[in-house]
Amino acid sequence: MAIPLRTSAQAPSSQLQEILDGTDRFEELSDTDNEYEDMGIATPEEQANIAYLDSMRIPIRETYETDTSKVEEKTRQAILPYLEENPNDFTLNAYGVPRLQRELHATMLKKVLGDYTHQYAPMDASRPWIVYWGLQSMTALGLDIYPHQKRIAHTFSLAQHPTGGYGGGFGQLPHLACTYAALLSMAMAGGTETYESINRKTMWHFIGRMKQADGGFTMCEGGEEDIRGAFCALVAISLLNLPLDLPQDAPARMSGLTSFTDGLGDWVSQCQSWDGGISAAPGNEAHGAYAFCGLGCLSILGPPEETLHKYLDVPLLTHWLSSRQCSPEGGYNGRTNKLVDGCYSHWVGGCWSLLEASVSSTSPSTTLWNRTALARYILAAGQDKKGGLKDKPGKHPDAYHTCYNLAGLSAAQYRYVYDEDVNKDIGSGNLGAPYHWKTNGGYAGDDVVWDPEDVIRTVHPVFIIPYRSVYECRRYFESKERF
Ligand code: FPP
Ligand code: K
Ligand code: ZN
Repeated sequence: MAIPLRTSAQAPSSQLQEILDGTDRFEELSDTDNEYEDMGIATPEEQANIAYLDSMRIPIRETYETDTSKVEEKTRQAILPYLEENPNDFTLNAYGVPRLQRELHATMLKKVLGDYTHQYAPMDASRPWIVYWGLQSMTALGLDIYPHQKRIAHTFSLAQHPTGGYGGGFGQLPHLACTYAALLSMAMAGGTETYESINRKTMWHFIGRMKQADGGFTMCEGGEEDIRGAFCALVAISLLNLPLDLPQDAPARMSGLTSFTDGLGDWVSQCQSWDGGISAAPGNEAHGAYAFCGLGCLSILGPPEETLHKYLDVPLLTHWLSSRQCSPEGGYNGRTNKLVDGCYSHWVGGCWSLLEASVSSTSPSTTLWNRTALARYILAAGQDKKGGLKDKPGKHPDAYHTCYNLAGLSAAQYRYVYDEDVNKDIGSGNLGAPYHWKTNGGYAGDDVVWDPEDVIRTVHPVFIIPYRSVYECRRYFESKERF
């Protein structure tokens, strides 16, 4: 087989570009050449990387230049060295791909959960998110979050609003995004004291005020109605095992609605766009973050094999999701004609776990997406030299991108399956579908590029916290009376 001649293992190569441009000229080498370094020939690991990039060759390249095509090209040029070489000097695994840099990320996460300077004041309303991203990243890496348990319960007891739900901190108005991040953080922390700090009755009233006559939910009182609201509301109702009937004071009752789920599936259905993706609200542009919210919402509403097909055009959605995976980068973008970004490893990559569960014909040995390409992007281009994960090379790492790159890595590495036989003791009541997920081993295609040491922890594919946190939380609140 012809192998591209390399001048040195470290020198940037223009050959890759030739491969991608379709102008590659391979030098013929005899099969007996095996002194890789001395001969200036790619090592077996490098050959594997080149073969991979060759397989990600862009089939059709538009020659007409636009601002979009220029910034795409610039991005590609910035990312390619990270896929082809090792500019960060990370230790490499057996496949020539950077190892998961566990210690570096652990050090970065300590800072995420530490104190903040005044420069972070604009993030004040996002405090529950920072806590969630930090804790979830830690559990993904197998780090112990127990030492933070008491502090988590205390932080959120202050952020809980007297009229129900959570704001960013003490005195802030309640918001469904803050509520979502706060509840997931508290579920991870676990413990009776944490659970008991949650006022389920005022929460029920708060979410009742968010329910709209058309079936959807607003994010806060007088705020925007979008698919994040639909997802966050269902996460809260389901995890806390709240009654499904709307409180008497819920404004949507005046329009004849009686349940949180009234009109919801149809509202999500309207968010599917003409091109198959899912948008924030009916008529908007599809985006990966909203695709996950839509699929997450439907996967709480019922078993994905029922709800996804009932409310979505699944083949069209599959086409749209597939189109989000970028070549040759391997990572995902969030919408058509936009750039690859590590956070979409989860927002789009995580959709596959829910979608594959809805397609019963998917045999255990097949997968709908290129898991390996995503893992390569995360490990090679998503990890920062100083710890933490990021959008792409040239960007700074942060808690958000660390959390969602790691969640995406988990989606790539495991087969998540929906199985009614899981947890027969819970989830038979309201919105109980998401309590029947399990992991059917790791992805074991012959194209894997991770060593066992690079494998991240499993994550519940709907809630994006550990399984145990999800199941213990629901089990606790199933033992409660109505309130
Ligand atoms: C576009 O940003 C991003 C959005 C329109 C959606 C962002 C929403 C989320 C990330 C998550 C919401 C989920 C919950 C559960 C609240 P951009 O234009 O900067 O990025 P792009 O160019 O990649 O589209
Ligand atoms: K982005
Ligand atoms: Zn991002």
